[in-house]
Amino acid sequence: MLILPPSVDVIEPFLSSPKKQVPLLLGFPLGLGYIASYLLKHGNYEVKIIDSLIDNLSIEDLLHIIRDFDPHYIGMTIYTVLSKPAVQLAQKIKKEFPDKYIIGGGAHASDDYHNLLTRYPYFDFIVKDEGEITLFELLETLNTGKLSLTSIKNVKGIAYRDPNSKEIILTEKRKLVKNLDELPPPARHLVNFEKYIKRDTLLPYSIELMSSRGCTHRCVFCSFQSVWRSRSGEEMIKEMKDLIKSYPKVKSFLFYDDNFSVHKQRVIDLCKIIIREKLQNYQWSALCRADQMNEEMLIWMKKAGCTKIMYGLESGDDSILKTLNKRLNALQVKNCVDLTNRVGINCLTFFIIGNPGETFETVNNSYKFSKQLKCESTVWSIMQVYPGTALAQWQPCEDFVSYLYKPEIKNSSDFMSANLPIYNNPALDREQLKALHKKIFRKAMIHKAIHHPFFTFKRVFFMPGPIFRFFLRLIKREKKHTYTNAFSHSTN
Ligand code: B12
Ligand code: SF4
Repeated sequence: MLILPPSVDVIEPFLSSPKKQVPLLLGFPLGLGYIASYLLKHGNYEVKIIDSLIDNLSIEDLLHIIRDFDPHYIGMTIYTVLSKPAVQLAQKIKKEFPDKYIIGGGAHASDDYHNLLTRYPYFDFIVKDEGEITLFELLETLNTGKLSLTSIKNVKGIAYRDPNSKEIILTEKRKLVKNLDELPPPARHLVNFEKYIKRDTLLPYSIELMSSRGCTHRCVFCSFQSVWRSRSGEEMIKEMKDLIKSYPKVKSFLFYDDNFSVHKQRVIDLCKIIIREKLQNYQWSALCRADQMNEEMLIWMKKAGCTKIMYGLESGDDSILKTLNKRLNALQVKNCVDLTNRVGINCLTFFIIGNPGETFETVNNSYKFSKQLKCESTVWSIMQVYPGTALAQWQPCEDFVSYLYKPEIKNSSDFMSANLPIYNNPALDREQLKALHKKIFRKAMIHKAIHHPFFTFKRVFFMPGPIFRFFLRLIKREKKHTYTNAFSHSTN
């Protein structure tokens, strides 16, 4: 059984009602889908995917499902924001079913495996990095029933506690999958996929997919970085056509590649195939880097149906961009956003405050800069420290999971960013950052309402609950900020 853990207490502010998550945060868990399809193709397994977020499942609900399905192995995706509920879930499962193997994977588990295994002994194994082949080999080894330490040690890419010495063993690193075309497409058929298509997200009736993995850059805050590899255009189109056939309601695609724009010719070729196969009427969106775009590529993207590009800009201040190792500057960003608009594609941009070296002045520069850009949405976040990043070396956090229980976090649903380690900045403390974020968020909302009234109306219409509560709070000027940076994903 493969589980995306519940994160109710972490993302409570996103609940549009006590039992409903904000649709923008929901999405088919591609990672679980990929490992499920690999297990189904190569082994003899019955696999179940449980997405606690889309189904609003509590830990108790999950325990019921586990009692019913009675899996031999339970795997869960552990992102940092999901690490606390993942630990709570693992603890309860281990208490009731001590014989079931619990295996963690995903961005947080990969980079924080040592802490997880040391402090939270409910996890039997952690799979580092890409999970498809590693999990398959681990299960095949466990299936033999003759569990020997030598056989486990031979499984590359896992970490576990030595049963005798309790020492954490990390086996040899597993090479990344070179040819992504060898991986079967995610097993979307294991869930009620219609639910995902219907959710209100960036584009209407959309399906998320990946045309590449990894990135050629190394920004200091970015977690889980790997070497860039891409799928072939033909395989991509095959997946898109199969999805259209299986889910006729689909109207758009969201490319969730870390960085879609690494290789210009690849993007142009993919666009040409989309047009050749007459799929250009399906809108699509992708995450790109501002320094990697050019007019030719953007024109092809537009022709092939791309309507929105997401750019991680982070700051409008060149010195901050340099510290972040972003390898681009404000002028490049401005030119790229202008060009994208000229071609007729909307921009969604992401900014971060609380960066290393940040001051009131640099935040102000960023905000002023953001106003010069014509963007459909601008999302503001506070810099957080994730395990495995360069930032985490500059400011180590001893234990990310117990951080979420810290007494200084008065209300776990207070402010999502505040629930994670924020980068300690000498010029701006936590409270100042929260206040600044709130101010920018409010100003950005007003700017948005004035400059994009139709978009704002659409959001209010589709998400009346959270929007209404948000405005109520603005009016009341509550001290307790219960909106978050990810909430701004959905409202900006
Ligand atoms: C799409 C996306 C989103 C979407 C999610 C929509 C959805 N639910 O699908 C949105 C925009 C909502 C989002 C929000 C956020 N995101 Co995000 N997101 C991504 C992105 C770009 C793609 C995720 C994906 O589908 N990956 C594709 C699959 C194939 O990869 P995967 O999930 O890692 O799975 C593989 C392995 O990890 C492993 N694996 C995974 N699970 C398991 C389980 C087991 C048992 C095993 C064995 C193996 C295994 O095997 C899989 C196959 O190889 C990733 C970057 C990335 N490339 O992963 C960031 C990423 C996951 N997000 C990240 C962050 C920080 C966030 C936010 C906290 C941002 C913010 N400040 O608001 C929020 C959190 C929201 C929340 N409450 O969960 C970080 C997580 C870092 C961390 N240490 O946890 C990432 C890694 C970006 C980064 N490079 O820093 N995100
Ligand atoms: S460009 Fe994007 S994906 Fe690449 S390292 Fe920087 S933040 Fe991560």
